[in-house]
Amino acid sequence: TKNGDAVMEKDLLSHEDLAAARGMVDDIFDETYREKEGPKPPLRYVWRNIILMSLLHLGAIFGLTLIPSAKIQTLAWAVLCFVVSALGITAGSHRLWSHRSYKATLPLRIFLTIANSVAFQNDIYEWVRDHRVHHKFSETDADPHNAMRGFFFSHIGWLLVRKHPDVIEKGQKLDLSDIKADKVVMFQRKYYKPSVVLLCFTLPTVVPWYFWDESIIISFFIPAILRYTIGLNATWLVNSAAHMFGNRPYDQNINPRENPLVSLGALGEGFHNYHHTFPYDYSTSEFGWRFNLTTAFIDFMCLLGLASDRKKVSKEVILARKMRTGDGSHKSG
Ligand code: ST9
Ligand code: ZN
Ligand code: ZN
Repeated sequence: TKNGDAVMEKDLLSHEDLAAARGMVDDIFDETYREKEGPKPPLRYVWRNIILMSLLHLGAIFGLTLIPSAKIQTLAWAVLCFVVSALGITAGSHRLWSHRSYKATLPLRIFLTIANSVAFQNDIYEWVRDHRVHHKFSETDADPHNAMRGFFFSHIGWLLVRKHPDVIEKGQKLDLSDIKADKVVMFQRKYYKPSVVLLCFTLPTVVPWYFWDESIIISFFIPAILRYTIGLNATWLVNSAAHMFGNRPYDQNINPRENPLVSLGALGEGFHNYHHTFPYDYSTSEFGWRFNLTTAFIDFMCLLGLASDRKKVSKEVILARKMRTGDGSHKSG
């Protein structure tokens, strides 16, 4: 088939077929898992992370106060860095590598890996491992950012304490062979720290300072520190807000919700009730480009021949699912 036609053809496939068509099923919710009985293990704080995250957020607030004195090119550059880094997460570690919801050629994988290091959210391998356990064992002890533990924990708290042992136990049983086989991903893992120093902090700082004589302070605190902090919080809102606030038109038995505001900041990743119901859909929503720059980006990559094989759930399957398990909110929307 031609690139663009893959979407239509997949309409005839069932849920299971679509899931399996990706060659991996470890992001599908496992209903058989039960949390262990008895008291929960005590919290073990990781003070290094608590201190670094506090400093980062203080730096971001300082960056905010510098906005009125920044050159317009610097602000535009910060937005560009934000969008590129966000695509490295949404189109990269999320929709491509975690869920295999489309295929990407080598040049696109290289671009997404570079963009992913700009975002500095752990290397792709680690991100995918944590994300697959998040879907498979959603809202249990084996979910790294278990939203049952509250807004703060699912937002940032989970990065400030040691993981629940069940995350590691269950995570070790995941099939990550597809990720291990991707040489670009494993190259990033090997050189992750230098790639972050260069791409998340140095490059965003040097460009405004070198090309349009921005002050080095503004160059560092806006396109690097503030932009990075906003990217983190936009991502974390998917784990916190989009697991708590919004409708559940596709499955009212799970916590993830439809949250358009989160989608706006996270380039399309806030349609989270849909996404947990149909994790293999490349668009993470039934509404195409609406609040969904990532889908527009993937479609554009297909047009250029750099991506293909987009997995899309048919309207019929979506409607049947809404009728069967939805909360009825789609009728009013
Ligand atoms: C960050 C990530 O922010 C954000 C991810 C968010 C996910 C979002 C999902 C929503 C989807 C939509 C995307 C929207 C995007 C929007 C973009 C808009 C801009 N399985 O981890 P360690 C084993 S990162 C199997 O140290 P501790 C493994 O052997 C921010 N095994 O555990 C491992 O060793 P290795 C920047 C696992 O000691 C070993 O355990 N980064 C698993 O409990 C030790 O692992 C940071 O701040 C597993 N799942 O420490 C760093 N996990 O890796 C934060 C572990 O060698 N992280 N193992 O194989 C840390 O410092 C630590 O992980 C810790 C836990 C302190 C949190
Ligand atoms: Zn996901
Ligand atoms: Zn989720």
